[in-house]
Amino acid sequence: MSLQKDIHLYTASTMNGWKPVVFLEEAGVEYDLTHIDFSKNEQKAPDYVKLNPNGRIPTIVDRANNDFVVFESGAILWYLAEKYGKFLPSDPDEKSRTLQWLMFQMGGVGPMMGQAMYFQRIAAKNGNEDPFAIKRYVDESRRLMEVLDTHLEGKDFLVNNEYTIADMATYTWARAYYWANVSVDGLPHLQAWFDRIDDRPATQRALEIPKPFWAFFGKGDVEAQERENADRFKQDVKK
Ligand SMILES: N[C@@H](CCC(=O)N[C@@H](CS)C(=O)NCC(=O)O)C(=O)O
Repeated sequence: MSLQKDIHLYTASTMNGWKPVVFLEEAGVEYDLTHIDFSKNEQKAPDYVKLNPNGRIPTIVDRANNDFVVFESGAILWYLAEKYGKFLPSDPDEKSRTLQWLMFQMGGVGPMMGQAMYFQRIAAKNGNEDPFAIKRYVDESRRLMEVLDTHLEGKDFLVNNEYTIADMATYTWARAYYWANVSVDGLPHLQAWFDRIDDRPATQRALEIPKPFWAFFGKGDVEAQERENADRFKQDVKK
């Protein structure tokens, strides 16, 4: 009997990296984990790029399905939801609504907040400050937070009052509003949704896997973690 688990997850402690961890912890699925170390550029190593042609995390390999590889965090959540029959409604309309909010995160919340974070926490910290880009991405991120807040009024979760992969994907990004310097003031429905997901034991476990990075949430030694993070991507920032 093999000791290997079905799912082998390659990830790191980032907003995209936590998405499959949140799913697997919530679903109670055991998995093997490889921590991809950005400081060693392991996400660009030839063997890893064979799995993830984008050279980024996360990636999963499903050993129970002929080593089927899935990259792109939204596709990974979708695959896991179908495989384990969890966190994706079976009703076609509710399923479509879930995928709509998942795409909203993949195409909007993630890229906008990611760039807001990049220009402030990496580019600016490595001597390349671009106020126009920062304003553009912070304003657009705030607008998206307002869309979420309006949608969440009177609801516990994004779709059908049921915790789904759309919540998992959106939470890991939106909850890191501190790191993007995006205000969530005056957005009570969004904040209540954060509290609801913060309180889930699986969320708390997931945010420490592979290791915690509390600075994303404004906790701990933010300055030291910010420096560590900025240094990892120093070579990418051209003056
Ligand atoms: N669209 C991809 C984005 C993946 C992505 O950007 N991952 C980041 C961490 S959140 C990464 O691997 N960064 C390392 C690098 O840029 O070299 C997904 O959702 O999986």
